[in-house]
Amino acid sequence: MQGFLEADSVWLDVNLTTLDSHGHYGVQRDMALSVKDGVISAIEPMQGLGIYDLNQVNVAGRGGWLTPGFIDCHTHLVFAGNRAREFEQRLQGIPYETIAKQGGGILSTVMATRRASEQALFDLAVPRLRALMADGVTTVEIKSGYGLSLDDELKLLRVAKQLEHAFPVRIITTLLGAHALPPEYQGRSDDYIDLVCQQMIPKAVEEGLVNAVDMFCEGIGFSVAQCEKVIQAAQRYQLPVKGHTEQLSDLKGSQLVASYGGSSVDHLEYLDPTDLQPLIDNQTVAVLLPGAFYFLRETQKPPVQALRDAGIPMAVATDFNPGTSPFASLRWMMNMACTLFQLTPEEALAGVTCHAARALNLHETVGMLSVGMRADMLLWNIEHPAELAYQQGIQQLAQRIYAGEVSYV
Ligand code: DI6
Ligand code: FE
Repeated sequence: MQGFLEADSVWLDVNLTTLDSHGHYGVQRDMALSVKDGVISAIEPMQGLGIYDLNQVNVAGRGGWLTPGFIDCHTHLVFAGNRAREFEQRLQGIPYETIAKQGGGILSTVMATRRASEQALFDLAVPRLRALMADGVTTVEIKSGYGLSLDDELKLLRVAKQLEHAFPVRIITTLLGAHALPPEYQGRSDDYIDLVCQQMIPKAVEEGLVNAVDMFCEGIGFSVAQCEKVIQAAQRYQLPVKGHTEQLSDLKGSQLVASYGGSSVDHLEYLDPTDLQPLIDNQTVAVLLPGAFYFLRETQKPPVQALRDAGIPMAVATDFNPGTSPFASLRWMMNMACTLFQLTPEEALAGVTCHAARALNLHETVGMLSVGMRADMLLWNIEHPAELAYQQGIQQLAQRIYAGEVSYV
């Protein structure tokens, strides 16, 4: 109890949605929570505080609902250009894969991104990041993947790291060198994979720019055998791996990534529900990206019921990118995860907190409210946490709290 009097700040008369490792809301009403040195130092019922003189404490907030800060565990936030023209083409019936094979798609963003300076890329990323933060995001994963040369991939990772210095947000960087084959490697995809393994990964590690390694295992991306080489290279540097797998077809990339202990497999529309054992065995998180499903007008849904039955944690993320998910709102993704994939609002909230934390190997630090966890928190004007996946476009976030500091409203 003394913890309250020694705290840097306290929140009083709050209802907590603590989340737990099973993804339950964990509602605790009429509570008080204190923060010391950026970490949650005590959580107590209000009743028990009656004997203390609360004039002595710094009350940062009173009333409302506290949840963990939101974690967007899959974005491609740093790029130049836009693909509005491609959107028009797709609406006229030209498939995403056809546009990609003709040199459009990802490669058109690569061309614009290669031309852009670090400063220009930073400036373009700022409003995207601000939009996520306004929605309650306190941790963002950012992938490279629009550079596809050593220098350009490092440039993107550097910009991602700079964003963390400029804003009250935690950034996790992921090298996605194996996103698409750049034109100068046409017909030499194995040579390009060698570049990823022998130069991009070591150099990104050397410069302290990378937290994880990702790959696009797909007909228009890279084969299972090529992805396996990338995984092995990442593991030589103790980097966690994840994969864009089974987004457009069933190549069994999820099994590959999970069997190497991958922290997440992402997209999964074409994942065969009988292929889940490696995910279960390795506690690999299934990251659902309903924005890309919606924007590609995909009809094949990820096997949500099978994932649920198997007890595989499901995260939800924006996949923010110019081609398949130009949506910088994680709350919209929570809503879409419910309406398009039949997640419950409770699963959607767990998907952007505790399970998203696990997808980034941060589950011991963020994603839940408990003593010892970092005080990344959101204070909401709501009557129940189910509202977070329900109502959209209304400002309900009263405080965004990053490491115990109210940072953005
Ligand atoms: N799958 C996606 O949905 C994004 N990358 C990937 O591997 C799309 C990237 C883009 O179209 O620019
Ligand atoms: Fe993606």
